[in-house]
Amino acid sequence: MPDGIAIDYDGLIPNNVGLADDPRVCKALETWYPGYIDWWKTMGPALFKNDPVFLRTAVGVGSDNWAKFDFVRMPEFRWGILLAPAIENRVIPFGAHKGEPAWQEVPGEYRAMLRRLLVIQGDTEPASVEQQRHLGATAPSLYDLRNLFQVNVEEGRHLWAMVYLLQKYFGRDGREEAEELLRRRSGDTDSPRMLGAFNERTPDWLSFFMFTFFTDRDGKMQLAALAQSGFDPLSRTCRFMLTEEAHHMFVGETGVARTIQRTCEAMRAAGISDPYDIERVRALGVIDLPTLQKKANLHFSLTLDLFGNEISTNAANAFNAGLKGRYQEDRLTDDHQLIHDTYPVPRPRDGVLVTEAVPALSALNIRLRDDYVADAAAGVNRWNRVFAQTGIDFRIILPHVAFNRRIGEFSAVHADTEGHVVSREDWEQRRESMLPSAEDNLFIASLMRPVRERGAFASWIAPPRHGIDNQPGDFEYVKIDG
Ligand code: BYC
Repeated sequence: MPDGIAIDYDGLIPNNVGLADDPRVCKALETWYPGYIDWWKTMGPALFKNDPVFLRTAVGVGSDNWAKFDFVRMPEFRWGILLAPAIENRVIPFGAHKGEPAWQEVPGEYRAMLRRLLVIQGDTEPASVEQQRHLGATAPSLYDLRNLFQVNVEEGRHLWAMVYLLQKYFGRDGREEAEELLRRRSGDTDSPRMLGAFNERTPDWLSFFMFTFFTDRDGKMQLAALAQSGFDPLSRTCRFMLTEEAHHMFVGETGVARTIQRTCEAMRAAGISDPYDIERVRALGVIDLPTLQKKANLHFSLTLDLFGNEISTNAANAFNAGLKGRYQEDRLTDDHQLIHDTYPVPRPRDGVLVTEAVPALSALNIRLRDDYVADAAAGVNRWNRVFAQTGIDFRIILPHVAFNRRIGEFSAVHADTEGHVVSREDWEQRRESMLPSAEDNLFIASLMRPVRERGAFASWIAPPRHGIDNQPGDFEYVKIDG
């Protein structure tokens, strides 16, 4: 077996990083463990805490057969430290140190920058678990309940991934940061999570699916950029996290697609062809399509803020340092240093959006955001096929990147979903046609009744095409009171 593929399951913490031979880090992690379990019990899933759930657990870090499925009670889940296999003779792929051997230890001059990147990444993981804490109460099926818990335990593992790097490479500072990661709380006024979208509520399952489609996809992009890092332990960590992340986006994409499918089928059966006949559509117990569009507008715009400022010296410094690359950096064919390059950045100027060429190094956040938008648009196109298949005349459209922004160039203006800069009054007047209104949210909430019978689904969502791990449609994914 190649180096670093086998996982050691003997100790308290499963790992493929040789914890058994690293007593200092092993002790730090074991000291952190009770606080983590405490956090999980108070801030993790509020219901079904001790019921057996059909979960996947990583048993390897290769590309095939890396997971096994079995019934696990969540507090007993084996959260582990798992790094993708080392690439022999790997070099730093970009920035000022391009071509030098990848770092196996933290380069002293970049210590603070690296620590900040790890802490921000680490902070998002428990935040999402906190945001999703109450969703178990209203799961539309046992299949969906299981998927929620799978996402939750893996986000928990992603916190472990960052905590390991902090504790192994940052000594006392790292241990303090690891404690802080358990102390901050999503939405808390005194001690909130670090990035905006992770302090928003995830009140219903449509929000959960939109979040896993849009916001987990930011996770994919950021992890992909960090997977290029010249700091090799970070690169290996993120490469394995990406393997798990794919399922989270699958949950979001298929969750929304199943919602669209159910609405379209119900409309067809009732002979309704106008998607804007909202009252009649809602009376069918399904989510009307304009409300789905508004939810997409909200989650897309909140997620765009996670890319930071379009023009960012932080991003330029992290690239120059060789710590955070671009999406698929290793497949790009430029000089990987970008010193003389420019990148087009749209910015508001005197009430209109203009595109300006700015130094490419300063524009790395927007470049990653552009890659993200293309990736999200491909997923939206797959949703739109469901309309075509069911014969309903509708399309979900991504709003303009200027819409509803709180971070970056566009936070200074009000722009509508098509990117027109409008007055504050105009925006406020049209707000409820672009973002979910209180009434829309109440309607969605009214549909969120739990369905816990095997093989049954709530009125507003279609069953999945396939079961998890090829299980049959009536499989008991969560053994409630089991
Ligand atoms: N909210 O120069 P700028 C995931 C701050 S999701 C609040 O643009 P930079 C997941 C910024 O911190 C992926 N503050 O910053 C998904 C800075 O403050 P300081 C998470 C914000 O560094 C679902 C100042 O504004 N991973 O994994 O270029 C479920 C200047 O900004 C925000 C990462 O994000 C904001 N939205 O860009 C579970 C990767 N944006 O330091 C998990 C690591 C900016 O000057 N993070 N600020 O006081 C980074 O690469 C960068 O820090 C950011 C920001 C892209 C976040």
